[in-house]
Amino acid sequence: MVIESYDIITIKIYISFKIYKIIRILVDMLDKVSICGIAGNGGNGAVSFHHEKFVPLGGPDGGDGGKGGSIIIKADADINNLNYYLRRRLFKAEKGANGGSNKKTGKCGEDLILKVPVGTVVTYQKAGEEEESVVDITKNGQEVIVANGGKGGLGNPHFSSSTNQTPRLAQTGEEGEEVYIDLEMHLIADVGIIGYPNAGKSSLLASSSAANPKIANYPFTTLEPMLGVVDCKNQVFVMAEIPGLIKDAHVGKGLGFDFLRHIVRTRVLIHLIDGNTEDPLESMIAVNNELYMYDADLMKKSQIIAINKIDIPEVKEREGEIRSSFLQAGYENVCFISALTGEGVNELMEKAFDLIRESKLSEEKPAEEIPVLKVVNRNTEPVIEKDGDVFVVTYPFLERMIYGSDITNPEVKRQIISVMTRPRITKQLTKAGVEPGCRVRVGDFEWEW
Ligand SMILES: Nc1nc2c(ncn2[C@@H]2O[C@H](COP(=O)(O)OP(=O)(O)OP(=O)(O)O)[C@@H](O)[C@H]2O)c(=O)[nH]1
Ligand SMILES: [Mg+2]
Repeated sequence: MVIESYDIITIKIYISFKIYKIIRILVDMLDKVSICGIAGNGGNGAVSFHHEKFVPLGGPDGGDGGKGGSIIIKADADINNLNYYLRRRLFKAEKGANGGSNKKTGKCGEDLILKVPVGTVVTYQKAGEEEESVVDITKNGQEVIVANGGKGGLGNPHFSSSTNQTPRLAQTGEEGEEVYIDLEMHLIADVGIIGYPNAGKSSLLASSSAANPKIANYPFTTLEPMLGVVDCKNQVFVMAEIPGLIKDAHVGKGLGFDFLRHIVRTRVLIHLIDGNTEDPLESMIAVNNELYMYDADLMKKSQIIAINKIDIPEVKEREGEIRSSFLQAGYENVCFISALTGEGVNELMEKAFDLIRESKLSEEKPAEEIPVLKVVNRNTEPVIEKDGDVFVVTYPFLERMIYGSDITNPEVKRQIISVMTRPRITKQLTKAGVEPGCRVRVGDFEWEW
């Protein structure tokens, strides 16, 4: 049997396509994980009194508990996958230490920092909350607090007053928040090929990598971003075709809107323009305008302008004219290539590779501003509900005081009631219909009003 040379080429293409598909499947498997985080509880406040020789009436000196550690998700440019989270799913931050005597505040628990690749979308929902938050992590060093550590409980000095010089009350630390987190890596490519439909983006991807996107002579052939791995200067980089960009893509026209966000995640752009269109400069400006309208920062990305289809004689003839129109508009470096014949493609890839390297080097500086998002204040107002004849007060400040104090001690009971009858709480209870003689309950503590 004679094997024709085109058979060998077909087999080679088939094998590279299969390898590419396997890589895609593996990448897809690892680009989404669900984990759970529990922030550290706050330390308990202490009940303690100053003891000193010849000082008979030392005042309260119980220290406050330390704050529990929070759970923070942080982007790290040195990480490029989520594999770490496949091995472990539950993450707990450190507890705050309890307060001590002599007003010694407990040590704060350390925050737990979970590192993720730049380009991770973090979706998280705190236990007991309906609302889900979504944060797109796009910058190296960017942080998001997904679960706050509990506040430390107050020590007994906070409960002293003119009528109570020996407070035996203290609070337990607040519980750390529990959170369910989905981490999803979105497409990150070193290079994004942008340009009007039919410019030849898929052809360029196919001619410079093993990817096998559909190529056809009509717009919107490619319906979702395609990836390819480019071998260049003995190294590799990932290149993506970003499809569907047309005028008004930024307001949802065409397919481009969904894909504009992928452009944020590329380091370098190759702006590919069909040299066979009437006005290549205008088509480039139209696409750039969409990027600008979507996110003005996209214009800061390095862009290589490449005029495609130079193999077509009419385009070759217009090379000088096209070059000078770009020059007049301030674009000096314009490449002319043919994705079909491969002319100029290697040089274009080398240029892209150099820009990726430059961009990586400049990123080694720490991010200028590191936005820390979402710090929740959990100081809620008292909620009063009726359970049969009993008025139940839900107010973490008081509940933590009850759990942090010895309620079996009659003196402590008396002191708790005196805190409960402070004007602010009394006002709320009266508003809820509490009258003398009614039963009131906070946590495990119930008494007659
Ligand atoms: N002559 C010539 N034709 C090309 C070249 N590059 C692409 N084409 C042709 O242009 C047409 C569109 O090419 P594609 O690669 O599918 O273009 P695209 O930008 O990916 O298009 P969409 O995915 O539809 O947005 C196809 O018929 C290609 O064969 C080139 O360098 N020279
Ligand atoms: Mg295409």
